Amino acid sequence: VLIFTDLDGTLLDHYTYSFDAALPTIDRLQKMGAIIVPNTSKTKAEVIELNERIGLAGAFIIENGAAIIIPKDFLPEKPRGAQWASGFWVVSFAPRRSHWTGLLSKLAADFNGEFEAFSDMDIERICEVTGLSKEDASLASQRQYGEPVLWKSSADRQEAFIQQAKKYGASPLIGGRFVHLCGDTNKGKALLWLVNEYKRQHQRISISSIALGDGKNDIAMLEVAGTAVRIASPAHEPPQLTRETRVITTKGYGPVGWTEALDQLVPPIHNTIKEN
Ligand code: 2M8
Ligand code: MG
Ligand code: MG
Repeated sequence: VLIFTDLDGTLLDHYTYSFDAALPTIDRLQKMGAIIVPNTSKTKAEVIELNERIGLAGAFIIENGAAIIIPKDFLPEKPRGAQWASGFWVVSFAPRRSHWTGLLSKLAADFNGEFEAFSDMDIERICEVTGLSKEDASLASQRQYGEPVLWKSSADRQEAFIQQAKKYGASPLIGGRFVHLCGDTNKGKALLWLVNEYKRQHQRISISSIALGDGKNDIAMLEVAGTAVRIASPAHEPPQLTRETRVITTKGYGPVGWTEALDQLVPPIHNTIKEN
């Protein structure tokens, strides 16, 4: 099984970014052969660092589906359309960040003072609005594809901003804290790409997938996965889905809900697990 997981507010606590509550389940799932694929708005630099801390070593999806990063031994062959860059295969689907920061200067004319762009924040300011440490904020600032925008005005104005950005060719996505200006990419398209490539290279007819997420930017992946898990959030409503089957909504927040759902969906098989 391929388990696609959002990070902020899902595997990581919305406020503290702790994943401790999920560690025993992560360990158990990996020993059973499940593959955990982070599918996040975070940057490549952030996920590389987090993977090391969590103990993940497989493929991951960054910046809301903008690119898939694949370690050399994750798949038998070179992934279709991949470029080799700093130790990974990279499959990218989106224009570079400069495209969106350029667009923001146009939007600033109509929405003057109503938003703050990530690229205009220094590290201290990123820490202040996200609660990240300085080290992690600096990894978050290394964006390659999209541009997060902190909305400071009303919800109606935010909707007007999104509509205007769409006219300029963006496909904005709403994360836990930011509106992400990005191209026509999302976590669902990236999930399907990786599932298909995995099936093709392993000559499998089907492979089961589970997606877990807490935010609106997770809707696309939650709609297309074999099973969808809506993770409860202390900060906002769970994402609204159109599908009605194979959907779970957790009681617990973040990593507590993550564990609750996966212990139910992929229960421990006591008699076949080998103790190391
Ligand atoms: C941003 O992403 C989250 C995802 O939900 C958001 O929109 O609130 C990104 O800047 C990411 O790189 C960063 O780590 C995160 C920190 O909260 O915020
Ligand atoms: Mg999230
Ligand atoms: Mg996210």
